[in-house]
Amino acid sequence: MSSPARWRARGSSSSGPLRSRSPCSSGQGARGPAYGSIVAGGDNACVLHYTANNAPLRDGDLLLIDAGCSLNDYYNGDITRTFPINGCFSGEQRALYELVLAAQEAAVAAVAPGQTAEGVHDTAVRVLVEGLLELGLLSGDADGIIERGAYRHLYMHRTGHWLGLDVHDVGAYRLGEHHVALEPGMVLTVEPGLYVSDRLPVPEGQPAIAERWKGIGIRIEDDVAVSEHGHEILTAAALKAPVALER
Ligand SMILES: [Mn+2]
Repeated sequence: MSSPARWRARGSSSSGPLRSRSPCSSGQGARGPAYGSIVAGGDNACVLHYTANNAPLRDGDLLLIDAGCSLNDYYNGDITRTFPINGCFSGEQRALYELVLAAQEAAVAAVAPGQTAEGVHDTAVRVLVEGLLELGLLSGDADGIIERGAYRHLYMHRTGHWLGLDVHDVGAYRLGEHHVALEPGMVLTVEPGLYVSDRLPVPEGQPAIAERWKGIGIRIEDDVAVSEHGHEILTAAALKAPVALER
C-alpha cells in the first residue's frame, strides 16, 4: 500500500487540491501521504472510505479529515479530526462530538501493557452506548445493546488497528481464543466514531433517528504508542477539544 511508485501513480491521476498541496509532499521528512486522504463534509463522512473528496462543503456541516504521512523512514501516521465548517457546532453536532471525544479519551486512557485491542474497543463502545442512551438515539439497557450489537447502525467499525510500516500494520489481534496483550513499543490507532445516516437499518427495538441528527459523521483518531507503564499519544499536537475547533 505504501510504495512510492503507487503514490506517484495516484497523484498523477488525481486532481484533488488537498492531495497536491498536502504538507506530506513538501519534503519535510515525509515521502507522501500514507493512504488516500478522506475529506468528507456532512453526510459523506458517514461513508467510511469516502475518497471522492470533490463534494462542495456546506455551511452548517461538519468536515471529517482522515489523513496521514508516510515518513522517509517508512513509518506511517493515521490521524482523523472532525470540525465544524463554519466554525461553530450545532447543538446536535456538539452533543455527538463530545460523546465521541469522551469515548476516544477513555479508550486512549485504557492503552497500557497487558490491555488488549479488544479491551480498548470495548471501552469506547461502552461510553458511546451509554451516551447514545442518554441522547435517546438508543433505548434499552447498555449491556443488552452491547451484547446484541444493537448500536452498529451508528458505530460499525473497530476502534483501532496496528500502525507502523503499513497503515494497517501486520500482526494478529487474537490467537485462537486469546486476545493479544499490548506490550511496550506497540503502536495502535484509537479512532471511535459515530455516523448518523439512513444507510443502515435501525435494529428492531431501537428508536427511529430524528432528522435533526442525520448527516453527522464524526471520527477522532490518534496514534498511540504503548509505553512501559501506560501510553504516549504520538498525535497530541493535533488539537481535538471543541473549543480548539471553534472560532
Ligand atoms: Mn486508522
